[in-house]
Amino acid sequence: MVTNKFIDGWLHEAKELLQPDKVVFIDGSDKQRAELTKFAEDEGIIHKLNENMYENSYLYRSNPTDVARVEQRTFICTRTKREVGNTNNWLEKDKAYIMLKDIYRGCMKGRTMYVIPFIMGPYASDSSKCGIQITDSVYVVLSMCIMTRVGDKVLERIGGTNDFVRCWHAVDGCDPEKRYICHFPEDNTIMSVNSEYGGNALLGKKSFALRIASYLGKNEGWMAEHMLTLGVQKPDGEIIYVSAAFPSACGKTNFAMIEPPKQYLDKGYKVWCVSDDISWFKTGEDGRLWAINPENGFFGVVPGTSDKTNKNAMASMKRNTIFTNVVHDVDNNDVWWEGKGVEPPENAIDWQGNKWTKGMGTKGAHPNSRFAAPIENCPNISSEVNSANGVPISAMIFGGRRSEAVPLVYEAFDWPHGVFIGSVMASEATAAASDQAKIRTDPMAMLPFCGYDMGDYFGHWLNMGERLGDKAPKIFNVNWFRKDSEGRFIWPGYSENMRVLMWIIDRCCKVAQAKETPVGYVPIQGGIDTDGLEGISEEDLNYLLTVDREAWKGEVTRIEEYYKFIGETVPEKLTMQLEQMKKRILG
Ligand code: SAT
Ligand code: MN
Repeated sequence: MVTNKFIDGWLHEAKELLQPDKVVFIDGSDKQRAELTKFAEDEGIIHKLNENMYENSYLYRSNPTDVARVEQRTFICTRTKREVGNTNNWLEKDKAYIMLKDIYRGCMKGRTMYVIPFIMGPYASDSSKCGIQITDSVYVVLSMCIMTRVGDKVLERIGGTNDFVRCWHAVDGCDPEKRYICHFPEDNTIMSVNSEYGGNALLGKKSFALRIASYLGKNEGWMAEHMLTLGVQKPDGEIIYVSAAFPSACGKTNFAMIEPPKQYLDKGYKVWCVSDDISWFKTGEDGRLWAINPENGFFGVVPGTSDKTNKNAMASMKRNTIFTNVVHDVDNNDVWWEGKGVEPPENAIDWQGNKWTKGMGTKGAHPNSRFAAPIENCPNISSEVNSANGVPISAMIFGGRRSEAVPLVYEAFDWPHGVFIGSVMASEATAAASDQAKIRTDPMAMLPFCGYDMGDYFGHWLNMGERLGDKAPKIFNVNWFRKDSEGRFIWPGYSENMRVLMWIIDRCCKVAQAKETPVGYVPIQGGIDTDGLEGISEEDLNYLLTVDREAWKGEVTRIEEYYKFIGETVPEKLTMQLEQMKKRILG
C-alpha cells in the first residue's frame, strides 16, 4: 500500500480521539464488501430481501429521529462570518473544532473504525477529487460503496499528496441534540456526527460534492451544482445534453431518467441519464461547458416511484440496492411504499418497525424513504458516465414546485438574466429536509448546499458566463407543478415533461420559436408538441404559459426582500436585472 504521511498523520489523530478498538480499511474488493454485508445482516443491522425480487438487496430502518437532512444543524465553519454569508449557519472554526472533538472523544470505544478512501468522479477524469471518510457505521460504509467509487485505487491516486478531503463521521447514539454536520472549506475537512441519513452522513455527497466543491470551484474556476444531467438523442444520432437544478424531492431523479412518450420512442428519440443529483462543470478546450457526475449511484426518494412514474428508477433498484425506511412485506419478504402502484401487503411492518395496515391512516413508508442503487443498474445510463471529459452542456434548467405564478417553461434573455432567474427561484416545502418554511427562495437549488456567501456565488456564475461568452448554455426555467383553481396539477408531468424538454432542445438548435414576456421567452401558440397528450386542453396549456402580472408583483416583493437578506454581496448586475424585470412587469 502507498505510504502517505498526511493520511497516516490524520488517521493517527482520529484514532487518538475516537479510540476505536479496531481499524478496517475499505479496499474496494467484492470479497470485503460481501463480508461486511454478511456481518451487517448477522448483526440485524440490515435485512436481506427476497432474492427473486431484489437481488443482493437489503432493507434498513433508521433511528426514527434520523430521516432527513438537518439544515438547522448544518454549519460552514470559517474564521469570519463574511465567508459564509447570511444564508448559511456559521460557526467560528476553532470553536467548532473544540465542540466537535468533545463529542467525538472516545465515541468509538469498543467498536470498529472503518476507513473509506473514495473518489468523486470517474477515475479517468482530471476533474475528479478524492476523499477519505472514517465512520463507525457499517450502513454508511455499504452506502458509500454504492454511491461513490471506493478502495485502494483511490489511495494510489492520492499518492503522497495532501490532496484529499478529510471526512469525519461517527454515530454516537444518534442523539439529535448532539447532531452536527460541519464543513471547514479552508481545511478540506468535514465533521459529521450523530446521523446516518444520506445527506448528513454519506459525506461524498452533499457535504463534499456540493459544499466543499462549490468553494473549491469558485477558487479554481469551475462549478459544483445541485443539478442532474441528461442527454436527448435525436433520431439522427446527435445527442444534446442539458443540466437541471430542482430542489430536493422535486423530481430530479424522475427527470434525469425520463422515459419519452411512445411517439418520441417510435420516431427514434432516446434519453440518456448522466447524473440525477449533482454535476460538476468546467470549461472544455472547445470553450463550452462540460459536465461530469461526481457520484456513482442514486440516492432517490422511494414514495411515488412506480413503473408509471419512473420505470428506469424501478429497474435501477432491482439489485445491489439498500432501501431505507420503506414498508416490509413480511409474507413475500418484499418492500412496499406509497405510490408503488400495487396494493399494500396484508402482513406489513412500517418504516418504524411496527405492524402496519393501510386502514391505520398513517404512512407505511417514510415520505423521505430512500433507495441507494448503483448507477450502472440504470437501463438508460449514458455511455459517457465514466468518460474523462464528461458531456458538453447546451442548456441549464432551473425549476421548483410552484402552484401559482410560474409558467410551465420560459427562457432567459441571456446568461446574466438566466443567473438572475436561478438566483431567485423558489419552491414549496418537501420532506427532504426536516425544517423548511412553506415556500422558500432556493437559489439554483443550492440554498442548503452552497459552501460560501450566496452573493459571491452569484458573482461566480456571472464570471463563468463571461468566460463562456457565446458558448454559454442557454438558461431556462420550468415548473411542472402549477395548479388550477381546484388545487389540481394541470400539467401531467413525468414522461410528458419530454414535450417541454423538446422545446428547450429545439431552442438550443434554433428551430423553435418563442415570444417575449416580462419574465422571459415562452413558446408560441402550438410551440409545445401536444400530439397524443391527453387530459389537457389548449386553454389549460395557454394558462400554463401565461405570465400573471399581478402574481409577479408579489414575486418582485419576494425577490427584493431576498436580495436584501443576502446583503451587499449581491452583484450589481443582478440588482439591475431585478430593476429591469420590475419595469417590464409594472409597465
Ligand atoms: O439527503 S440528500 O441530501 O442526499 C438528498 C437531498 O435532500 O437532496
Ligand atoms: Mn439532492
